Amino acid sequence: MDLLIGTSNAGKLHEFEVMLASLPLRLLSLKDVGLGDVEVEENATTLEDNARLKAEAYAKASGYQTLADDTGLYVDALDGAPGIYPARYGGPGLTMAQRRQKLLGELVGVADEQRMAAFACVIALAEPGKSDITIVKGVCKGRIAQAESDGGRGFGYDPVFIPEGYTQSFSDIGEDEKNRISHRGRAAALIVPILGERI
Ligand code: ITT
Repeated sequence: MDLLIGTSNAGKLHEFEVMLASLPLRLLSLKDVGLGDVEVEENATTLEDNARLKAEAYAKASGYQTLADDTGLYVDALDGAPGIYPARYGGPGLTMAQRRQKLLGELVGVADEQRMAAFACVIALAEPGKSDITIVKGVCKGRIAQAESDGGRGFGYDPVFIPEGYTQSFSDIGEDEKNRISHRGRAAALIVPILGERI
């Protein structure tokens, strides 16, 4: 069975390739189906609706069953910011490194116990021409580090997010461990059996 991974984020695409490797699927990227330059406008107010928007739009444009995710990052001390749009945090035109620095800058002087945060990932699975969309969600609690780690692995906010029960960031604990406990890993664990039944 073919499955399009509807994301323009290379880090997410790689994680899905690893997480879905146990299934006999042919995974396609947006580039593979000629949609590499197509960004779906995310204008909804929930992760669920944004994930649905992406999965539906890419399924319609490609004709393939499509999986998409929307990810939020919520920091307690910042009243839940960055929230459902972490890719826009700090304003337009910033690099991810600048967005991470902005986040650390907002938390200067905040003690470890007050730096609680959580990642949430909603995965939507859409079939072209069908209106019912499968939605699953995974959450990973943790805290924002005092400084960026230089583990060099992962992507996005990984160098500044320390999952609960760990002393190192997602960048440092390594890909396999991240996938086992992360928001996306938990959501993927729910979608794998659903996909398995469709094969
Ligand atoms: P697509 O919409 O094309 O999938 P995106 O990067 O815009 O790609 P989101 O809208 O879900 O994805 O934005 C999520 C933001 O959070 C973005 O800046 C990511 O880099 C970051 N992010 C998502 N998952 C993450 C993870 O597992 N670890 C660290 N940062 C992550």
